[in-house]
Amino acid sequence: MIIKKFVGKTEEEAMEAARKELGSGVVIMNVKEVKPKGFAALFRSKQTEVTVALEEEGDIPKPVRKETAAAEPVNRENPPAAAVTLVADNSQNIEKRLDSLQTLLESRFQQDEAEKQEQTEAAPPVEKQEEEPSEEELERSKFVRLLYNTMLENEVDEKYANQIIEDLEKNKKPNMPFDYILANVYQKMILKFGKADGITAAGKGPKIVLFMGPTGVGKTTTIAKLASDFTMGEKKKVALLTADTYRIAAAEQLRTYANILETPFRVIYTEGDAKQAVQDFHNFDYIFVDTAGHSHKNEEQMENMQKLFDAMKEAGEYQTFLVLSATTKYRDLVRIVSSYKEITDYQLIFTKLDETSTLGNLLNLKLFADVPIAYVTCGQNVPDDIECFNPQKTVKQLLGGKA
Ligand SMILES: Nc1nc2c(ncn2[C@@H]2O[C@H](COP(=O)(O)OP(=O)(O)OP(=O)(O)O)[C@@H](O)[C@H]2O)c(=O)[nH]1
Ligand SMILES: [Mg+2]
Repeated sequence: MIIKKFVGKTEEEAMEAARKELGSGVVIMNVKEVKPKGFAALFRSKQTEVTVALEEEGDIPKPVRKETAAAEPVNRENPPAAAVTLVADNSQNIEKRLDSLQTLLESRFQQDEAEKQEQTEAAPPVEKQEEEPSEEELERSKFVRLLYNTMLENEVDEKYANQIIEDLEKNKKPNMPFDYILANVYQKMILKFGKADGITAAGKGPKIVLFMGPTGVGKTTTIAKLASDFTMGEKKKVALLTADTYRIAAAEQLRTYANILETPFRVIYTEGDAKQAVQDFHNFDYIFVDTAGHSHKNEEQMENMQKLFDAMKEAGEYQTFLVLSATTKYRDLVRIVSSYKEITDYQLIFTKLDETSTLGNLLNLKLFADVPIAYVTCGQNVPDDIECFNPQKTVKQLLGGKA
């Protein structure tokens, strides 16, 4: 794994430099504002420093020794006494450690460099005798188990938590400080989340943005939040369409938002209406399309949605977002994402983060469906309660940091 810092006037500028040097696969680990010091402070304004990581092919070395107890799955209901004591001792410490991750990442980077240097200079390794783990090594295993338990408490699926710990075991070196262990897990998790494009501009004509998902998850509210951001914030021309003709109130809900934002609004009943609307709004930047929420088990409604989407895809450049509530049970989410995958490709939007304290499902669903999370919403307020998905923040929470 390569970890490196880049500085720019804005986060985007720093990221551009990072992508130029390391390629498009880089993932942000941390962002911070830096003020120029000393004399330079008089002439230069604040800058943004971005720490990025890039997973390299064949990056993970073979395990150098037998797996420790830390890799064993932990029984959540009945954790061993040692783990319980350590949870009591260390969960506040994890929070502190997470707060200073930037320093951790930097020192880990320096240590990696020093080790690479040592390895090139060192003599070939000598076969070692199997030794009893030291007291410190046992403490380390307990710390890893604490991280594992914290992930499970946050409802990360056991399968994925095990994968993350196994990855760590492969990278773990003897005498690795706790902070490096934490930084390593943090990086792995961020890389697992990857990055989403979100809504992007079309090359030509309007970008058609389709929103779908189960009933009541917050599709219409999310569209209103995004439409507000694009019209008021980015000064783009957005038209709002709804294909939700099942409930009169549903169309009215979006019409109200359209009136407030002073954007055109139209109800579409047929595929012909949909194509016509795209033609009529050809000089707009975006056309957001709301759909009726329904159960993924309702085959007829799923078929109708498929027809509508096919018509839209023929009409122009499009993107699709599946809106899910973070409060839905994991098993149901798995079924929902699977059935929508049959209709089309999509990015995810998670709503109602304010209604749950466990965010494990975000990681579970990202890994299960292998689709990026673009936005999250955390309240009913339009337009404020929406943000681009921030993996750094979520991973910190999943590892026991403050919300
Ligand atoms: N707490 C919370 N409530 C939300 C959030 N997003 C939406 N809601 C609420 O969820 C309820 C349903 O929102 P809608 O936007 O109508 O959901 P929908 O998916 O369009 O519903 P249908 O069209 O009936 O399928 C409303 O009361 C919203 O205010 C959120 O992030 N947090
Ligand atoms: Mg709706």
